[in-house]
Amino acid sequence: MSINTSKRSWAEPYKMKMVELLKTTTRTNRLNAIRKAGYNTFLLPSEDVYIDLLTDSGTNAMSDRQWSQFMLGDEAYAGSKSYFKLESAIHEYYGYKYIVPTHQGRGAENILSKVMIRKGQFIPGNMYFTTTRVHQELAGGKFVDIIIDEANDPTNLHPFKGNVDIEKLDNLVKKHGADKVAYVSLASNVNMAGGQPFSMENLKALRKYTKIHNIPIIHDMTRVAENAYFIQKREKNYAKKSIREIVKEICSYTDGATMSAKKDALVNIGGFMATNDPHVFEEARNLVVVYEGLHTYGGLAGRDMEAMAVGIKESVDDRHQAARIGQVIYLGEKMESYGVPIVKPIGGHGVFVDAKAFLPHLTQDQFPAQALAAEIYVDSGVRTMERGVVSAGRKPNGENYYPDLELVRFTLPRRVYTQAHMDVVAESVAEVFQKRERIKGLKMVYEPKYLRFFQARFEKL
Ligand code: PM9
Repeated sequence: MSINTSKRSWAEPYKMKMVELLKTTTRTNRLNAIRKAGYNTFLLPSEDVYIDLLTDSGTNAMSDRQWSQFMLGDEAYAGSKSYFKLESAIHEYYGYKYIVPTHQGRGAENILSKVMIRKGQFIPGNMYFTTTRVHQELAGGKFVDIIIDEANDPTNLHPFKGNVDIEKLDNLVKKHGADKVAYVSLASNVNMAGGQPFSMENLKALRKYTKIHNIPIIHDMTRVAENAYFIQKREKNYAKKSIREIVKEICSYTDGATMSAKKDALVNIGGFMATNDPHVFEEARNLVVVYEGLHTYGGLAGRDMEAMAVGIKESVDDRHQAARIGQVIYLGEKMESYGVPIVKPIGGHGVFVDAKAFLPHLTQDQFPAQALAAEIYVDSGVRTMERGVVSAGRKPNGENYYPDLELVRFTLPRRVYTQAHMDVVAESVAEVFQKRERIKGLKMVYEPKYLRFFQARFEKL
């Protein structure tokens, strides 16, 4: 057999130096465990999990360079050297002027929302994110979804389903006035849409519009390098630019950011808020000492800031992103080969199975994605999570949000699992797919007030 040179394989740009042993369990163990967890994968002890695809948040494998910097962490309460290293990495790779470290993304969202939202203001954004929206609402704001319609259709192949529909934004501005808009909340590689990017063209158009109306853009840059990868691969004139250059360009069209460094930036804990506005910075610096810690550590150890500074650099490496997203695409294509309905195009941080198409016999009130995540766990010990009606939660008036997308997310931690693990995962989903008619819905028997998906409990119908 001769080799097809145009289709040579890719491989991870790293090798393993330390491994963590995995535990396997029996089906009976797993049935008991999921029942005990109230059919909520967040309530499973990780000891009972075989392959953990719950989240890509804080679950990354750090590199030897990151671990070595850990030892250099300066644990001074004030003015830590590690803070200055983090600040200079953010300046160099993202370009924002002022930064406030926080313990993780939602710490940054809390402070930013408190500083930038006045009661009664609107926050238009390219699809909600759970923690982001809850902080916007707690600050007295109202989130308005202005993502393009294509994002709500799992089968639509639009290459930039994270794009903002500027007409939707303009309608909001015309109806209420620009003064009633706190800022545009723009997420890169939109999580709830299935890890879908926006294009640079769309961002430039948004920048132009918001400049005219004097509305800031606040960038949820949690997965900015993954978004940059898709721009490089799909957008005209970007094929020859590096991810590093594209990331910096994205940030340059925005006025500030919140970041959960637990994703893109390859650490297990950490985040920050950034801004180019000295007044916003002044207020945020005041508030961080109330909620997080001094402005030179924001709830982090010096060693965490050291690891983050290195992680930021590693995240914009082209080979790293090609392998990271290549693995997600490998898993998605494998699932598709078994006929499993997934969100297309395959996203950046995970494969999102369309639970409505998988379980058409269940209504959304029977929590199909929640039920499917539990079923997959029972089949193989693979832990995934619901991203549908449970995650969407309730409006401030108590009504349920009913999102169009009812998904089970198979989220890939960075640099953690192998291609063989992906095969096991895809085969488990294929097996559950074959028996899909037998899967029953759930009823919610305990519902916490905030971010219910983390702690809600269910029983089988
Ligand atoms: N994302 C995720 O698994 C962890 C919490 S929800 C299961 O996807 C975005 C786009 C995120 C995000 C967290 C946060 C909050 C903000 N924006 O978790 O507080 O995906 O660091 O970040 C999770 P923290």
